[in-house]
Amino acid sequence: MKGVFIGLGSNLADPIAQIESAILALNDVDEVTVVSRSSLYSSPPMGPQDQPDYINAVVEVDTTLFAHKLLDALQEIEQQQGRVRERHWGERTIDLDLLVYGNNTLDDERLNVPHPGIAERAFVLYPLAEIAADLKIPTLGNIEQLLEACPRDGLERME
Ligand code: ROI
Repeated sequence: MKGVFIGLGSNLADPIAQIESAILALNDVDEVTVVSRSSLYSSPPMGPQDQPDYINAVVEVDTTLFAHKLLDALQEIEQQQGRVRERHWGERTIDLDLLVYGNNTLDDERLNVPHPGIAERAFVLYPLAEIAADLKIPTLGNIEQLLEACPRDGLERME
């Protein structure tokens, strides 16, 4: 199944290398193929301001894994890359979020998909739109309309 999108973010321990290595690790998971990736973006932190800027990206994967198995794989990659999370909405080595799982909606104690933060987060929305300009997100609507309503908030696409 295509149309599965994962957001990546890092602001510790060489964030660009963290993102690149997480994308490689994701593509190495059985039954997961990265079919598309956005550019890298830099963005000021959402949350406490006394932390470094983030590097963000979004990838699309083709996968036969059910959403919860995919989440297990994402969490395993976070652990392998030594994820530390020091405070709520604080700095982190790597964050992998399941943003969209095709046309499915999921809501349980582990997963809320589509990710409820998508519409308010420029650092998710703009990279997502770069690789899926025509995406229609279940419950949230057309990405084009979401973009119009979401200021860039200092987000910059990197060369
Ligand atoms: N802020 C930015 N800019 N990018 C992120 O990936 C990010 N991730 C988070 C919080 C702490 C909400 N802030 C962020 O989890």
